[in-house]
Amino acid sequence: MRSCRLIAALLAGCAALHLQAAEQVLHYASPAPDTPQGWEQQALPIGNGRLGAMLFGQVARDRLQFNDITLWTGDRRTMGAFQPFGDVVLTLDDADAPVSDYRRELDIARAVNRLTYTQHGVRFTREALASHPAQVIAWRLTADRPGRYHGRIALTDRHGAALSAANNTLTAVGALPNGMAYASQLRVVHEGGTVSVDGNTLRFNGVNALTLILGAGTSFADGQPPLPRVQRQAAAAPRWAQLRAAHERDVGALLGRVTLNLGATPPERRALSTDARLAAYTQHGNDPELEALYFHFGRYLLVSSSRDSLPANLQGLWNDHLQPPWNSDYHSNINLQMNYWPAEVTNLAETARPFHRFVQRLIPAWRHAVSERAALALTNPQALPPETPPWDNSVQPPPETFLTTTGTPVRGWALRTETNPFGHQGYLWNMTGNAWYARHFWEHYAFTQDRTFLRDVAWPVLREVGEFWEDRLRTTPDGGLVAPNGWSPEHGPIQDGVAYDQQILWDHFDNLAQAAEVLGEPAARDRAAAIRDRLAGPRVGSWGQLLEWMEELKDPVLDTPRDTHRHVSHLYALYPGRQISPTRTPALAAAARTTLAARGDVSTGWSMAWKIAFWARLHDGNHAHELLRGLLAQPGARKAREGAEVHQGGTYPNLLDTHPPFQIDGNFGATAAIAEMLLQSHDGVIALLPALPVAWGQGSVQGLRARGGFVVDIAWAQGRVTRTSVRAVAGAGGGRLRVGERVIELQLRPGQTRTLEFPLP
Ligand code: FUC
Repeated sequence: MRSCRLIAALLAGCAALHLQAAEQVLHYASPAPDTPQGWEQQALPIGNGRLGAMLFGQVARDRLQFNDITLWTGDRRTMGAFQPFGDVVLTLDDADAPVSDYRRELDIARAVNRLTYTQHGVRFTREALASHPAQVIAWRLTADRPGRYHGRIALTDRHGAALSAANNTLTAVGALPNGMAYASQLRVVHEGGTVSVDGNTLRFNGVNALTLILGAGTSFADGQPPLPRVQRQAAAAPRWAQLRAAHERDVGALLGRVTLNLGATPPERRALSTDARLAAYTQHGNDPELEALYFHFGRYLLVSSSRDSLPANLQGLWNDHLQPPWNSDYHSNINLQMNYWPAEVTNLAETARPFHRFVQRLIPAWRHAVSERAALALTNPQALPPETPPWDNSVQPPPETFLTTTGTPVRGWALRTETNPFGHQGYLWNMTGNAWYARHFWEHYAFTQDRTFLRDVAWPVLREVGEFWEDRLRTTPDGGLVAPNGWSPEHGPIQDGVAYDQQILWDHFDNLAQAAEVLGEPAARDRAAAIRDRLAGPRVGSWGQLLEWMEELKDPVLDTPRDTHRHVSHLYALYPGRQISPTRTPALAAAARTTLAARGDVSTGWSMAWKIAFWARLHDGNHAHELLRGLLAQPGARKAREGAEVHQGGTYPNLLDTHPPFQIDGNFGATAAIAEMLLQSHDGVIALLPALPVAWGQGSVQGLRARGGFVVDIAWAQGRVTRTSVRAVAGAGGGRLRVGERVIELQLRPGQTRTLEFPLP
């Protein structure tokens, strides 16, 4: 620091470093209230992909509320819900006195939560992290004077576990009604002073520093009682300094792959705490560093909730409700998929693997659901339960039989809208959910070029979904193919040839054909391509819109410019699909634009995130940015059109997205969409800055991934690319760039980097 003050040349460097650090820290001048609303809107999340915690930063009585992503009620027959686990409750003696210099923060580059305050003239610090290498949550309390910690620590449980205290540990061991065993153990390491057992709590007196190591787990993965494993993890965690260093290396290796600079924020704005800054942004916009922080926060949340256990659910892995909204489950009609939109493009491909493994593990249950129903349709069709969509009980689709037109059972598996991790499924078949899930397997290959993954993992999934649809598709009189009895989530009639289904299937058979080509299966490739080309395609309606159902509906709202429904399912072909593009299919892209303009900008959190991506794919950076402003605003700040859906999402002070309520898909969707504004690679070229808004005139991004196995850096000024570096890190190399109207062949060999300065000579 001293050299910074002394040497003018270094001053600029230190300022730049400071600026970068400031971009990646959320900070607040007061604690999060310990209420359900405080949890949802102000507490700060940490997580290691399996264990997660929310921190409030209360001074005298604080609580670290924790989760294990596998702690679920329900089973194969009942839905259940993702459960809260318990709390570490810290009570400090004589700590109600006024505090000064209070600050709580979340450093999302290092994945460390920190609280600092001064009380009785002592500077106190608490740090919390969720370590992936050590598989524990650690909470460290220090002070700048010795012997200042006096108080009590308790471990709580939400499901009737047996609690015990011995030596320096607190233990909870229990089981849920579904038989899932779970255990948590808190080990307290103290420096100076004393720690003693007091009932089911630990008392500490005159301590200099405390390190609380929390292990927790369930029998979900291996069926074994978790206590021995949890004890081992709590006992084996290294000392704080090593634990923290290993943690920072671990998260840094993932989070540090991408840097983003969208321009500078006025300094007076940058100095504000994150909640005040969000309020200012809601009113005035003009805070590119906050937008970049929000992008990094999305990557932080993904790394924190998706490593090697279950995939991120509707709330990632953070939940404090026994009955969370929508069970905090795995929704298949967009939500789980949206969670994984940022995984590949923002260079976190390994975070997508829990999603793949979830699908692979549950396919047998989902296959069984189909064959069981087909068997019932053959033996006792009257017993097939009719299903009424929850949004309209006048819609009465015929009971699903899973039989082909010749009366034989279809092959493969299918999904309903709600799923739990045991194989149970909730309401309504979401028939093309299988193909949308399969797309995530293809995308992993497309970005990583990992042929072993394609052959051994992706191909069997893609192929079986293809078989399901080969058996299920119906031929129209003109020889086209349509998906029967489909829906457009979560609205309107159930019909054949719904645009959502047709577009997802076009995407599926196109991916299947490409996969077959890579794997040297020409017959499978030709078969998939032939089906793709016979699918009834997108159509334009009477007011220039993209049709949501096969024929334009005669309805006062549906299929009219008055429809503001949050699902824009018939634009799947624009994003995440690629059937519609302004360069290849300009007339359909224009219809998509008409539809999107009519749907309006204000909606639920995740819907606004999707719309950012749509506008990015339409190459309208300013409209995409306008949507980002709406999403990154305080909820309800934007006025919806008369008659619009009542839900109005946005962002809470802790930067979590709200539907409302809190639902994490909007964070992930928006992170992916920001990347999509800067780089697109779905069209056979790597397009640089395809949707740059005027607000981001100058900036740079490093480390984004493009399909074909490339890592891309871009710098720009006055809205134009000034420099780019493209590395062929995997796959066959090659590479074509699009910069504005210009297409440049890179001819990269595998492993090679090409750097271009613009304007080109
Ligand atoms: C879908 C959406 C809802 C909500 C739920 C979790 O059904 O239509 O808005 O996001 O998922």
